Amino acid sequence: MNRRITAALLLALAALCARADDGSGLWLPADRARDGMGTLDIARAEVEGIADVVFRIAAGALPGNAGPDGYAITRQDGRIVISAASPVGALYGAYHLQRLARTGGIPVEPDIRESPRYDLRLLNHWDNLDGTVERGYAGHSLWQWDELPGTLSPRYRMYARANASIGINGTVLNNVNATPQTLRPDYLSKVKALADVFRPYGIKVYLSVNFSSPVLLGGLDTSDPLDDGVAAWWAAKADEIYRLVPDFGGFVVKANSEGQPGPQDYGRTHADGANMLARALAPHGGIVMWRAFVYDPDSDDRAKQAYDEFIGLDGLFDGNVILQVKNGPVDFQPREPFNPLFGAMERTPLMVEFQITQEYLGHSEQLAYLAPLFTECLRSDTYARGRGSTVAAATDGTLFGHSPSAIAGVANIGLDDNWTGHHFAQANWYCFGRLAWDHTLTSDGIADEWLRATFSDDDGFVEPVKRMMLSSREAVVDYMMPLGLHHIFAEGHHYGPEPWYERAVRPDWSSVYYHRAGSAGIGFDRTSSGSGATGHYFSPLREIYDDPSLCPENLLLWFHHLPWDYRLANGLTLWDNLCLRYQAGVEAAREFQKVWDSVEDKVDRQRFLHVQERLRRQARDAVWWRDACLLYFQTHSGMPFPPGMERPVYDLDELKRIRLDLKHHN
Ligand code: GCW
Repeated sequence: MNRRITAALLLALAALCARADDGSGLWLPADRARDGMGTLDIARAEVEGIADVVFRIAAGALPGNAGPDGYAITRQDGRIVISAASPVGALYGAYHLQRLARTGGIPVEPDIRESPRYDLRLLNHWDNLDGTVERGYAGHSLWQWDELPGTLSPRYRMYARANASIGINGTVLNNVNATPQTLRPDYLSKVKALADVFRPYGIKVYLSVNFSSPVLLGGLDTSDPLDDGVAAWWAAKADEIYRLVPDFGGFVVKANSEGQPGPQDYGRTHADGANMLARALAPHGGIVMWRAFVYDPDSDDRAKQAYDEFIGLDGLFDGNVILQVKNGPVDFQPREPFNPLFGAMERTPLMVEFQITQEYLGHSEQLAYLAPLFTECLRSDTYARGRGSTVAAATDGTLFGHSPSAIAGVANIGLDDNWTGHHFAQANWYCFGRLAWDHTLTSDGIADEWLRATFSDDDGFVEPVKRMMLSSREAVVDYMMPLGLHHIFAEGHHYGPEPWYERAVRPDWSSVYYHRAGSAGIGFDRTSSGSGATGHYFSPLREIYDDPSLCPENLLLWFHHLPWDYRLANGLTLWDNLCLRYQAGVEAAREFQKVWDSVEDKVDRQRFLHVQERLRRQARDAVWWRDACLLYFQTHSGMPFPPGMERPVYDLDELKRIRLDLKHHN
């Protein structure tokens, strides 16, 4: 045989053996359900071939207060029994069984009882009608607005299935920077088409709305929430929506924030605005999720503003309004303390908003497993009603009894074949859903099941890769902004470092605003003698945060401005500690490359190479971060690099010239 043909055949054979996998299947087995199936039929299809299952659905099928989404899995007369109060509960039970089958097997005598901690478990898409995605790093928007409602992409049902499999039960389709067009009749018919696909999977649709819609879309001369005509316009709009989508979930609103319109444009409060919309939705059972992400350039400290703006409104919101609060007081940074609004507004339901898309944690270029970040926030003790008043307890209904309880994550999903750009970013979608269902799950446990279902059940693969995942967020913190530093990103894209950035259009968009480095030291003084932000926390946290010797070191420069030669617990100076943390982050990123190479024979070629290439970039960019930050801070500290730190490989001037073109990400 001709040599060339033999070689080609061998190559083809090798390719077959090396099993290509583009990651499009996520953590799920092959789909046996079909378009048009109802919820219970989907549940049956999902367990086909896994076990002999009987479904029992009845109002009283579960003991206690399990709610419509709860389920139990037991065995009777040799058959697995999934009991639930509703078909959606049964579907969740089916996915639980599927998960067991893929991650170690179904126990002989299962005795599983589950019900979610949060009633509403939502994704927020920051997708625009033109197909771009704000802070999206996985290609264009999934929603094909031009083709809807006539053509339904097969990915819509796959998306619904993936979400249902991890317990997500709602999706906000469009960007919180909302265009009024979303509420036009033609777009509403597209929204209806999506809602129809998602419904059998237990997923409700919500929309972000622009507060000025009555003017911009309705032709009214005001959007004042206290104007009767405005209220009537919204009520009619709500009626129109519910005629098309009878189980529509409600609205998300970003008002008077970053240039968005809002009630303050008319001298009204956030409560006036939220309540007016809430009254339009209330007859239909809809809710308003009103975002607390507000800040204006004139304040002395951006971290105080959401609190200052909303704390006085506690108790003034209607019953179907939930305040949607970002996990930290600034903006989804690699590390922030929890937002002090949690626990502080007893008479208002609050929900946490996390960011799954990695705007500030390396986009979809870098591996950063976010379950440690999410759990760190949820398990933070607010001390609102003494010890044990965690952020989770303050938001899941247990501490203050609010209902419904809710949690949201800004989605990292796009049209990329693997949905999330980086294969490991799928784990962040996954862990958000799992934690929204049960915030007591561990980062380790969730990584374990995700790895086994997604890649391989081989312990030789799972153990090292899981360790890499578990340390990845801390590595990112270390090489980007350790010891409580924050928001020292390059202008605009938020991928690389730009600690020297000072000429922003607003001071609170510059980096120097946040790190305040100078010859006297570094850090933001938020103590009682500084901006006073520590006073927003309950005792004993306010005293702990106020005192640099008590403040957790990982938040030190968030709360304190300290001299470069200030000594930390290990006896070394602040400067040396800073240098060594950056160095540790770089080393961790390099270690990830070694870990990944060590499991090469346990992963399909396609995903192996893809992740390998990203890890290389991550290690390189970690060095960029370290050198940029330390060389720049050294111009202020004037101190030498400590012995344990590798010397910079770049020049500061060279790094200052870098201009990333990240447009292709949007
Ligand atoms: O994190 C910032 C982002 C904006 C975003 C805003 C928000 C949707 O940089 O892109 O806008 O937060 O959460 O509203």
